This record gives sequence, C-alpha cells and structure tokens, in this order.
Amino acid sequence: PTGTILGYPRIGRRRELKKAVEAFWAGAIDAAELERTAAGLRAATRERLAGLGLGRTDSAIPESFSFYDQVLDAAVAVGAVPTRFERLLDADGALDLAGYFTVARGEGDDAPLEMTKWFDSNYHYLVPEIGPDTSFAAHGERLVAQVREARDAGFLTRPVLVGPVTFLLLAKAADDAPEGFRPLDRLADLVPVYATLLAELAAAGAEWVQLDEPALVSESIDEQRDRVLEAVGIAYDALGSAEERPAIFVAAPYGSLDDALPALAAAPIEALSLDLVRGTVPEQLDPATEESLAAKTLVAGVIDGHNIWRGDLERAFELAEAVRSFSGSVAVSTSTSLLHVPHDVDDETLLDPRLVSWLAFADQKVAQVAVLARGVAEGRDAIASELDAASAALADRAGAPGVRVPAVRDRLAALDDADFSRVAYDERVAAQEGLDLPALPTTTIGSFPQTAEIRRARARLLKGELTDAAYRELMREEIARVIRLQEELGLDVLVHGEPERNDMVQYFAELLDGFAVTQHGWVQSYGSRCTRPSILWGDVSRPAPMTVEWSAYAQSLSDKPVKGMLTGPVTILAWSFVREDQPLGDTARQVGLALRDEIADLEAAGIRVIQVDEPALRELLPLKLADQPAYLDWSVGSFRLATAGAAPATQVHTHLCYSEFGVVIDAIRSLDADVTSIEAARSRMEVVDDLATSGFDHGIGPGVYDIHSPRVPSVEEVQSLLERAVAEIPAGRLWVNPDCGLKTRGYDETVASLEHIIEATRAVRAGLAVPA
Ligand code: THG
Ligand code: ZN
Repeated sequence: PTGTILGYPRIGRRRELKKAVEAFWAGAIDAAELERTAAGLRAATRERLAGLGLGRTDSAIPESFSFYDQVLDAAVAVGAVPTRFERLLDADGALDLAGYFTVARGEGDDAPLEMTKWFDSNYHYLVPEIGPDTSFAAHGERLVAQVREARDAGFLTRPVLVGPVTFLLLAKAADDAPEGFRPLDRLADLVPVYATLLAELAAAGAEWVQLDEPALVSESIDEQRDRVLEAVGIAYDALGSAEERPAIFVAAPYGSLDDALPALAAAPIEALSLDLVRGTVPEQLDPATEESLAAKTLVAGVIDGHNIWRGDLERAFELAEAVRSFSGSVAVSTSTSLLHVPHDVDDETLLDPRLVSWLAFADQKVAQVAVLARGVAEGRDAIASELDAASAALADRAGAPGVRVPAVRDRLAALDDADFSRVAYDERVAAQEGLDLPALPTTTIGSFPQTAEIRRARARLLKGELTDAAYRELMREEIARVIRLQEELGLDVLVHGEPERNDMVQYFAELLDGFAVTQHGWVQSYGSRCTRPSILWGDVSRPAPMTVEWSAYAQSLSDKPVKGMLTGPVTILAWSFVREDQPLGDTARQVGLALRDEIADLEAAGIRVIQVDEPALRELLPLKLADQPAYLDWSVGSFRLATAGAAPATQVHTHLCYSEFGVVIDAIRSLDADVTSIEAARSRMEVVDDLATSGFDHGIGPGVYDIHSPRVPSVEEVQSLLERAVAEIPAGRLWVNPDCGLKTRGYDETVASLEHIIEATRAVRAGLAVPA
C-alpha cells in the first residue's frame, strides 16, 4: 500500500462502542446486539477510510478494532488468560464476550488485569500476566472473523496484533512466578503460537498482517537491551520463515528504533515502519542494514498520530521523500495509531473556524496521508495545491491573534531564578505553625463523590434548563454539605469537594485564555472510559480568578483550613492537545504563571493551604533516557514557578497518583512542596521504605485508603498501615489521607472509610503521646 495508517479510533464518532459496551455490562443489551453494534462500527470505519483515500483491496486499511484493549486482545489471541480466570474458558479454551470483559474488569475476589500507561500516550492498556507455566494456544477466531467480515463487504484489510516481543515486554511476571523469572523467558513458547495465528490469517485471505512492536523504541522498559534485540531476531526469524503467512509489517511507533533497526532490518519481514515525528530519518547505517532495508517496504510515519494539528505537510512530504533513498518501496503513514485523536474535526461546529483550519483529527489525518501517498507516487506537482494550503494555514496560525501575546511573553522573559524558589523549608515550617495542626494531620485529596444530582445539574446548565445563578446555588449547597460532613468526621484540613468541576483539566482550560474545548473530541483513555482533551492553541493567561469564589465560600463555613485546589502545569499539558510550535517548557511556564496569580488571589481571600496536583508528572516522562533530564527540568520548573510566589506561611501541597517513585524521586523532591500525597495503600506502604532511604524530608501523605476499589478498609487495617509509616517517617512530617480523589466513589463507602481513617489516626496519635 502507498498510503496507510497504523490504527483508527474504535470508540465511535459518538462513542457508540462505549455506550454499547456499558449497556452490555448493565444487562440492557445482549452479546449478539453488542456484536452487531461493533460490526456496524467496523463496517463504517472501512467505508470511511476508503472514502478518505485508503485502498479498499490493497491491505491499506488496518483492522484495529478492540472491544476494550489491544493488549488484552493479544493475550486472548495467544490464550494467555491468568489461572484465576480459566473457569471462564469454554471446552475449546475460548473466551466469550462476557468472559473477556471479566478479565478486563475483575469479578468478586478475582482482581482484573492491572492497567498501566501505553508509552507516552494517555491511553492505558491491561498488563498480561505471564509465568513459567502460562499455557499458550492460538485463538485467532476474532481476527479471522474480521478479515472475512471485511472480505464479504468487498475489502481486503490488514489485521493488527501486538507483536510477540512487545507483548512479553509489556507483560508482568505472574504472582506465583519464581524470583528472577521474566515474561521474555517464554519467547520460544510464544512464537509458534504467533506463527499459527499468521497461518490462520493467511488461510482467511489476509495478504498482510501488522505486528505492533512499540516496546522496541522505549528505553524505559525494565529489560536488558541486548536481550530485547536478541528476542527480535529470534521472533522475526521464526515468523518470517513460517511457511504459510501473510506478508509481515512490523510497526514501531512512539520513537526511533535506534539499535533495533538493524535487528529488524536483518529479519525476513516485508515491511517496517519508521516514526519520523518522534524519531528522525536514520543516519549512518551499516552496509548490511542498508542492503536489507532496500529490499523492504518502508512505511514512513510522517503524519503525527499524537496530536490534532494540521501541521507542516510540506515537511512531512520531504520526510517521506527522504525515506525513498533507503528503499524503492515507500508507503506514507501516520507515526502512531490514530487512537490518540478524536474522529473528525468537522463535527466541531462550535469551534472558531479559523482554529478549525489549523486542526486535523483522525479523518483529516487520513486524508493527509492519502495526499502524501499521491505525492510520493506522482511527484510534488500532483499535490502542490494541498501542500500550499497546509503551509498557508500554518502561516495564518503563526500570526493569528492570541497565538503570541506580547504581555505573556514579556512576563516570561522577565523571570529570574528567584521566581522559582521559596524560602528554605525549615523557615516555612515555622511560618506555618499558625495552622495549628495536630500530629498526623488528616485530609483528603480534593474531590468528593460526584453524585448523580451534581452531574444532572451540570447537564441541565449546559442544556439551558438551569440558570447560571441557580447552578451556582446548587454547587454552594453541595459545598456546604461537604464541609459539614468533614467537620463531623473530624478531618483537620478540609476541601470544598470540587462539585463544580467536570474534569480537573477541562475546568481550568475553560477558564484560561489560549485554550479551546471540543464538543465531540473524545479519546479513549481505557476500556470504555474516554476523556475530551482541551486544545491549548495560544499563549496562556488568566482573564479572571478561577477557583477563588468556591474556595473562599468553603473557607467561610469553617474555622479549620480549607485547601485551595489547583491542577499543576504539567498535568494541564499532559491531558490536553498542546501547541507544538514552541518548546513545551515555554508553554508550561505560561500555565505556571497563570496558576501563580491564582495562588496569590487565593491567599488574598484567606486560603492558607493550597494543593497543586501533578498526577501526570511521571506520565509525561520521555521514553528515551537522553530526553529525560531536560523534561524533568522544565516540568519541575513550571511547578515551582506556579508555587514559589506563595508566602512562607502558605502551606503548598501536591498530589501524585502513583507509588513507583524510582526515576522521579529526585524530581519530586525538587518540586519542594511542603506536603506531597501519594498512592500507597495497595502496595501496603512499601513506598515508605523508598522514601525513607531516598532522604525525602518534607511532609508526606502515603495513602491509607485505596479509592480505586469500593472496599472499605477496617480501622485495624488503616492503623497497621499508619504504624508502618510512623516507624519510618517522623510523626511531624506524616499526613493521613486516602490514595486519591473520592470523585468516583459513592458516599456510603466514602463516609465509612473516612470514619475508619480518623479512628485509626486517633489510636496511633494516642500511642505517640506516650512519653518515651
Ligand atoms: N482527566 C483527564 N485526563 C486523564 C484523567 C483525568 N487522563 C488520565 C486519567 N485521568 C485517565 N482516567 C480516566 C478516568 C475516568 C474517566 C476517564 C479517564 C471517565 N470518563 C468519563 C467516561 O468515559 O464515561 C467521561 C467523563 C466526562 O463526562 O467528562 O470516567 O482525570 N483529562
Ligand atoms: Zn490521585
């Protein structure tokens, strides 16, 4: 194929798949109806992709559908279902739809597969569990059925499957695996199963198969590189030598292949992708690699699959042309699957048309691929008008009002080192004594349950059924309820509960200049869950205070400190589509300044504790080690810029949504927040040891309640977690809080859990009071 994409959004233009899947879970539709909806979506996708210019019968259209997650699909296709779910398999070892979802979501005491972030995207995949005894067996039924379904509709499509090396690199060792076991140890057992799948696909008429191997570009995977490269050779020598198979296309999105390029080039596969958005055109290849590449189809990933910008099409064309020096057979593609972008910018009828002219969602990117493919085939003249139009849009964007705002730029240019630092921590601790907190102060992370009434009120406001004043009054009543509840519970530092926020990023994006929000721009986050990332297109500034009214109202209801709640600059960037015409650090500092002003206004309104959440700090960490120091520098810097204007007496908190500190522990220390809350309940406070050994010496709140589960922890359980923490962390620096916000929990379990937390804290405090 001369124009292709690595994958297409599967959630549906109006989230049809999400709605159908959730209806199936709720018992409102049966499996047959869910299958019909899915088949309808796949059919519509094929037609649309063909309509946008991909070939109907040349394997250009990928079959990248999934009911939940592509890594789970691969696990199911190779029969690697954890033993706790084996009861769900039928006599042939196959899993029906209900069973598939049970593996994804868990059932009773059977925990679901763990979920974690997919490379440097905002997508989350399910982590396969592989042990020495995990049995593998080919279950290509769904893949084969999709090839047939496409053929019946007049298409020859390209099945997509996570490749064997990435599958094992992303898997974790099963709980009962012996010390030192690694999933990659099972490669020789897994590859024959992939060979069987390929044979089944060939028999069904597939001429090409796409095996995704993004793990090869990541340097952050916990496995020795030479073992990874050796695995590439073993796997693809074997698959390439299989008798009956489709042509093999190995896709390696999310970065450059570096030393994996020679390894893949040497393998008997037919096509290979190069991510030319994150990576670069290869240089200085050895002669053997050059010779092998010349005999393959090179799939030039020149259209950015991570973001929604129309971008520099001329440059993309040049890159595709540059790849022709390596091989006579070049196809144009997106750099990654289009899973990470919404379907169609034409659906955004409320966006400023000028902004729309700078954007490309999935469908527009497919059309760009088709244009470039034509250019590669027929020469630049054939596509000159499209290239010129894209360049004109880029020029228009560069000069448009709001993109470069002198006042914002002058302020950034005037910053000096002092703007990034507060006085020493000890001085701050002294200044904050006025908060009059007990030992082991208790607090929550920020949000309280978003009840159906709150959601309904917001929906009615959007529909115009509720006036702004009436909506605000409802939110004030909710805040008053949440404050009263916390006083009754006996928490020490209160929150207002954030009923007024739809999403912790979108809320700020709607109030800051430089952002736009979409109506239908949903992107799959995991399973049926989606987010609607905002578009950060211009220089960011704050036209008016964003949270002060709510926080000040909440503080007026209590003598205890009420925390001001803000989302940090890194997280605002990580969960938005961000302009790519300037360094991310510049954009982050603009957001940092807007937050700095908000903090000043919160202080002026009498708020004495302010939390700036950075749950995405680790998420945005680059995959390549060489890029990580610069990232940590700007990300930490933007947080410090946001918070360093706070008076010494103002207690600055931050919250991070994970417990594996590892690579970022130094960065977290550099944030210099007075108090940091983190996840710890699920790992039974293991993180506390890491903290103690790393020399972290500010306030710390390791979570004692796992809010990801509806389980209510007992008093004894919380007490034992706290006792473990007090043994390692001086009581003067230890905070008591849940793992994360309570937004997704119900009130019953929230109240019960907080009661237990308070009771356990009182017991531990009483123990501390005993003189030594
Ligand atoms: N906000 C934003 N991005 C995020 C998160 C967030 N990315 C990472 C992480 N959190 C992803 N987690 C979730 C959790 C829940 C949902 C989505 C991503 C979710 N979404 C609703 C759904 O799909 O039904 C829609 C929410 C809405 O109506 O706005 O529940 O917290 N920006
Ligand atoms: Zn969290």
